Amino acid sequence: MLEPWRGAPDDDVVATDVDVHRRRHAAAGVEAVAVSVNRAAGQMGPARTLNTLRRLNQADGFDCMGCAWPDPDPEHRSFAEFCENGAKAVAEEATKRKADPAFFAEHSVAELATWSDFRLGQQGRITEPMLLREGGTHYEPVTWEEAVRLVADTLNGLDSPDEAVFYTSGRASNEAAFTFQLFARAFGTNNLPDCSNMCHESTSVALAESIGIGKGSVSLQDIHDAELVIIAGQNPGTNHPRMLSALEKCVQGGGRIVAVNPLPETGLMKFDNPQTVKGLTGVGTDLASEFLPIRLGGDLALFQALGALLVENGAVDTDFVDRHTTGFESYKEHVKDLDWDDVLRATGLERAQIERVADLLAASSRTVFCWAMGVTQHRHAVATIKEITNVALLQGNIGKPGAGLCPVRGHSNVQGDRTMGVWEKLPAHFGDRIRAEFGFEPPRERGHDVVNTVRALVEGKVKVLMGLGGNFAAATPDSDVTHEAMRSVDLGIQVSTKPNRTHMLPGRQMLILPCLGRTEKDLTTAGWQGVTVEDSMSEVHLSVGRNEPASAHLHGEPWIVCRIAEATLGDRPSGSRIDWAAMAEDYTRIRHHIGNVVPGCDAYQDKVMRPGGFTLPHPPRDTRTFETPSGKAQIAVNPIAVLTAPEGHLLLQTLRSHDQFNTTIYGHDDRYRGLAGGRQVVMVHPEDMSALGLQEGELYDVVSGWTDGSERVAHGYKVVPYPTARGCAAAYYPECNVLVPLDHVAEGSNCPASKSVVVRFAPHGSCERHDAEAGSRVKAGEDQGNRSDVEPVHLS
Ligand SMILES: Nc1nc2c(c(=O)[nH]1)N[C@H]1C(S)=C(S)[C@@H](COP(=O)(O)OP(=O)(O)OC[C@H]3O[C@@H](n4cnc5c(=O)[nH]c(N)nc54)[C@H](O)[C@@H]3O)O[C@H]1N2
Ligand SMILES: Nc1nc2c(c(=O)[nH]1)N[C@H]1C(S)=C(S)[C@@H](COP(=O)(O)OP(=O)(O)OC[C@H]3O[C@@H](n4cnc5c(=O)[nH]c(N)nc54)[C@H](O)[C@@H]3O)O[C@H]1N2
Ligand code: SF4
Ligand SMILES: [Mo]
Repeated sequence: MLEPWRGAPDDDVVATDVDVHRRRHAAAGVEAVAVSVNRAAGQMGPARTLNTLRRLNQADGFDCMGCAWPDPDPEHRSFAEFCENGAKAVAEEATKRKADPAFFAEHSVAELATWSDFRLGQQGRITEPMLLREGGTHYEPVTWEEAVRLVADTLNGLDSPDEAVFYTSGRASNEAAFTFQLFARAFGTNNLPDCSNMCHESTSVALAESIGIGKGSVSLQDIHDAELVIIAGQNPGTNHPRMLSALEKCVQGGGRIVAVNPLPETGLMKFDNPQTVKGLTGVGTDLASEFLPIRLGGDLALFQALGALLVENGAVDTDFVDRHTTGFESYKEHVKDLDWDDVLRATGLERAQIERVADLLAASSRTVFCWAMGVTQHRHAVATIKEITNVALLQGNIGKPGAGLCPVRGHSNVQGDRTMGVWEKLPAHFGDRIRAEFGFEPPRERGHDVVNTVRALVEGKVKVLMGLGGNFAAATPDSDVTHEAMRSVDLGIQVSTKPNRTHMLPGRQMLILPCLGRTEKDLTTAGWQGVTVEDSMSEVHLSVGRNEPASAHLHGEPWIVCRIAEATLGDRPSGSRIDWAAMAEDYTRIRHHIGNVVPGCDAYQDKVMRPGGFTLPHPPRDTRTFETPSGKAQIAVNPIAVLTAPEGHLLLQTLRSHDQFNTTIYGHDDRYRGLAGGRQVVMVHPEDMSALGLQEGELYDVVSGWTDGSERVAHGYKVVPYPTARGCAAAYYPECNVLVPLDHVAEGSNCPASKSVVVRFAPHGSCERHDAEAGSRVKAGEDQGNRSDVEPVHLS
């Protein structure tokens, strides 16, 4: 029997039945329109589909819960301001299917634990608070009163507030995020991990050090106006589809695009814009004019080489460098000795390819640099992003039109959640403003991020794990270790819309609190509530749902958070002034506090009520001001990293298919890559297949090792020949998270390095299965001093 996920027999699909078709050469087009409408109508029915999609991303409608790509100005929006993946995300939320109490009565948790993520998600919306009692076999419905009381009593029974952890996923609104962090801090802990810890954390760390703010510096208009856009480690055709419209505008205005990626991702190459006649007839726009098929982890070397060539060729904006940066002299010294052999080994590219891109850079007076997970999820990700920033600074590409840094965020409000203070590191000024506004002293010491939460779980130090959205169990690395550790909590609490893996890995007790989604009308005693969100380009605006809720028992996330806080804290901390009850019913009360506490958000309520909202300040973008210790942007010196896998091994990246949103699996196809019908595949270069003796169609166990000798196994994968960089392979997240060792993280940001795991292939069935009773495979916090050859070797 083939076993798709964690040994789960699954009757809906045999996940290894993969068909390999021809790769698509253009993204979007008629097919994308057809797929979005079919998916939406299949889940919502025709009337609801039309009514819902019509309001998606409109100024008076709701914000897409897909990615964080921005919307055009209200006056430039079209009637259909969304993409295939936005429509899929909406369909998943606005589905008519229900996972109601009868569903949970029919299926035990033990049974549901064997279902795939796909099948769990397809059951539809959760309709009532559900509790798995201690010793129970099934989730049972409970009232909100009982649910809230259980949470409050359990939290108040802890020995220390630090035994509780409050996780946030980037879909939470600003109002939910602000109240959630306030609750955690009023309760007494900074244990506020979020999905950002696994996502753009490396960006936040690197940019804060280099330019004084952890966010990107461009607007949508800057992309349209750029002469050159370099896109590294990002697959926009699947993950930020409307970015293709912006790139199309750029190209039509004479701009050039360079794609840096181990895979020739379809969306980077050509775009059939479904909103134009040309696009619908398949006569699309060619996007990237230069494609660098880089090896995994080679970007640091690439960007350092580009910087070296700019210096060598005198293509430096010396006026900008003198006035606004520090560190240039040391950098110049460092890159003078650049070792081209290292660069070519790290990147797998030819020198001429890199020189061509350096020439494009030299000729461009306005360059935008985009990146995403292919850059952030590596051990040396922070250094890589500083190196990208160096290249931007050398040519003064920050703080002028048509130029800048563009880290493309993932979840629709992940950037907003951080702005609202969801962070395990409480910035001093933010803490001071909380104290001034609410009259209590928040804890100042650092809390747990995601990886440290798992370590603390392994050590039995976490008693309550609450998730505001997301799917902690499936999104985190080292699945066997994490899943086992999650069993140790006294109470798990998950605010969710649909069943997911996290619900099926309960501790002593587990509570599911069902919430309203963005499409739905949020009615409280104070009236119809809206929420606010921030996109990847720091634009903040209102989102109002209008659909009838999936069930009369649902509440908005801010309501849920505030009611729990009220029941837990009463009027604690002593001397504080927090009116939880008022905030629960009237979200303008929350926005009033956001205005007083969050930097850049003064007069928040007024500003978000304007059509299209407002843009948060960004000193480097706005005035070329850099709030670093030196008052200047930092040109950083980094040693080059060369990632190599030992003989007989490959470097594996874990990525997204076209048919998923993170851990929510929409289907089993990856249309643009030409793979259909299954997710248990590894894409490998045909020459590497020959070199390793791998046969197409055979099943393999994929094995990753770690420095302590432990091994992790993903069972039963097909290898497919695929044009990826030599020595590199690709497979899907979250199934392959089992292969990512917990301690394999980015230096400086603690972000799991899920884009470079060393793997080997063993015949299927030859590897032992993980035995949950037998204990963890890694010991948390183990000394990493003695590295052997099972992690990518850094030579510098
Ligand atoms: N439809 C859909 N949209 C999404 C999501 C989704 O799951 N589905 N997820 C959302 C979230 S949370 C996020 S963070 C974003 C993620 O957006 P992406 O970052 O585009 O997501 P990944 O699928 O992880 O793709 C990483 C890309 O980087 C490339 N890559 C991997 N390693 C390297 C490397 O070392 N160097 C270079 N140059 N390239 C590399 C891969 O080949 C791939 O093209 O998308 C968001 N949008
Ligand atoms: N190996 C590997 N691991 C990775 C990554 C990778 O590339 N490779 N990527 C990482 C990245 S970039 C990210 S962002 C994380 C994602 O980590 P998470 O954010 O934790 O995961 P998601 O899959 O986005 O969360 C989906 C769940 O959110 C719930 N949900 C959906 N809508 C709502 C809502 O409106 N309200 C509430 N309360 N819940 C809702 C649903 O129940 C759904 O099951 O995963 C990370 N993990
Ligand atoms: S690009 Fe992103 S935000 Fe825009 S419609 Fe598509 S999924 Fe939604
Ligand atoms: Mo993400």
